[in-house]
Amino acid sequence: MNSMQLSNTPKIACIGAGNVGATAAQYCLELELGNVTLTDIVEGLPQGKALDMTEAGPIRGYSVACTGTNDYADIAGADLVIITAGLPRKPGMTRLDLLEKNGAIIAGICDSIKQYAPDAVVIMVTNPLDVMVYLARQKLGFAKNRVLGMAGCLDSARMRAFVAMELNVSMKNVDTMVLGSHGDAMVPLARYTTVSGIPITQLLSPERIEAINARTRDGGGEIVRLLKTGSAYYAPAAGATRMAQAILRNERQVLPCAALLEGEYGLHDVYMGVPCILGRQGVEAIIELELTDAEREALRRSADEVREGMDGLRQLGLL
Ligand code: A3D
Repeated sequence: MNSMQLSNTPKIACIGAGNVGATAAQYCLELELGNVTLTDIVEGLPQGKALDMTEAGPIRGYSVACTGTNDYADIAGADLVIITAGLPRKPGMTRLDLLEKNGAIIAGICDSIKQYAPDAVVIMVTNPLDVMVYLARQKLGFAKNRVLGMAGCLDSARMRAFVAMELNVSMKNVDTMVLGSHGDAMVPLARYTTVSGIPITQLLSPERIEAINARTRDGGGEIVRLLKTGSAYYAPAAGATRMAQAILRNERQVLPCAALLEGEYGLHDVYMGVPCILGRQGVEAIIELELTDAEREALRRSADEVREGMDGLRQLGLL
């Protein structure tokens, strides 16, 4: 055991040591949320990044351990698993192609998590998010509270940033709620967006609010267009780390997360973004907001989008 790997410190396994996985590992280390194991199929990549992050510790002021591995046995006993392994959609690739590739990757990873970290809470980040987290739950067979997806934290953070930019106020004062699937059909809820308690409907015109909603929906695309190769990872990693913190420190934070719906919001057997209380058990409760007919309809359309992906997985024999 690494001398820094204290036995009472939680163990976090980041599966996928690419942009999102490595950045989430770094954020978790900086907060000293636990000892981190970075896992990837590329030889040397997780080991190199883990050593590099360990060497940043003395300067950044953390002393938890970070190790890299290509062997899933090394995630043994993890309290929390963050899955970021997989491919982004590339030009020429259909949605079904991506489902097939990432579906197979996630199914394989879940076999290993089941074997080596059967008590972990699992946060999915791989896209298409709501479909992959449903697949993971099926493969893992864990209680539904222990398998959840990261998207709402990211989409809400983007909306917070856009509202703050528009009003020229501190981002810290802005609270937002973005529900639904992580895609074109996501549902930013202006009525539940506030600046120090003031609803933005009192501060901004309907046109400006709609522009912010549209920019939030396109948040991932905007970054891809700027980067040209690759997609966002600082804010996605921050979202996953926020959830990890709420869980490992049993904070009972209310955060939007992809959770399994079994009747909440009138939806059944589908994963989608809803406000959750996050604590040591993972999703400790789902909060049902009062919605207008239009908001409820938008959420239903979001669920349809997710179900299309689930049908795709069934077609491929992965579900
Ligand atoms: P990238 O930097 O390519 O990293 C992915 C890593 O996964 C690579 O290092 C691969 O080697 C690794 N990998 C592939 N297969 C396996 C496997 N079987 N076991 C372990 N590692 C493996 O991508 P990224 O970090 O930018 O994005 C990762 C995923 O997150 C993609 O599916 C993105 O679409 C998704 N993502 C989701 C959000 C959400 O808000 C939901 C945001 C950003 C990225």
